[in-house]
Amino acid sequence: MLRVLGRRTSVNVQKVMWLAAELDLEIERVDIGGPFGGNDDPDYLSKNPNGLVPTLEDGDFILWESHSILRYISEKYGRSPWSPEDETGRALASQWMDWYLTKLHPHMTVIFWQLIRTAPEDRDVDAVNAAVEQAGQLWALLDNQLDGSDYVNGPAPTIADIPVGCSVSRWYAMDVERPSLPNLEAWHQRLQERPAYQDHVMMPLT
Ligand SMILES: N[C@@H](CCC(=O)N[C@@H](CS)C(=O)NCC(=O)O)C(=O)O
Repeated sequence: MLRVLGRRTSVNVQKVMWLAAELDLEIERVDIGGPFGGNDDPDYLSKNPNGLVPTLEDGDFILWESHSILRYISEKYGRSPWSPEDETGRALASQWMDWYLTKLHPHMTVIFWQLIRTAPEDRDVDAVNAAVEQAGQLWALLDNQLDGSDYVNGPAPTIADIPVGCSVSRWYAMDVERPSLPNLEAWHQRLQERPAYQDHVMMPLT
């Protein structure tokens, strides 16, 4: 059975659990990181030297980095539509996953840490405003991609939807000034109707 080491409130753990649920995979999750700790223990560090979550165990095979885990699960256990069938579909999925990580995630991290993990009196308001502005422009780029398309890469969801799909839940849950982006909002609404997304992504931010 697959085992995921990592607390359910971690956005990176959520990516893996959401995909596993969409694929009906049997998977065990162990609470590690955040208030549970354990990620600095030698045993954990021998599996993931970064001391971060998630870590995937598939028998003796160990893998970290949430997007690598998504690609691995989708290649080994995935099926259409979540796992794109041809190389162009897989390449486009990778493109949006890497785009999220390199472009949007840094701004979303600033907003999340400042608004959710920092006391109001200690917040860097300028940093929040700058990150919200940048994130808004990048969400607009995705809104454009979603014009006429139900999901990121076409009419059905693929792993391309997972990282941005986890992040968009936070974008709409945080108290920020967002541009009106109808395609993004409709896609977010579509995701919220999926039981796997409800179970593994939609939860209070801590
Ligand atoms: N690039 C890594 C980032 C992993 C990461 O930053 N995980 C955070 C949680 S989202 C973490 O482990 N924080 C420490 C903790 O939870 O104790 C990935 O995508 O898996």
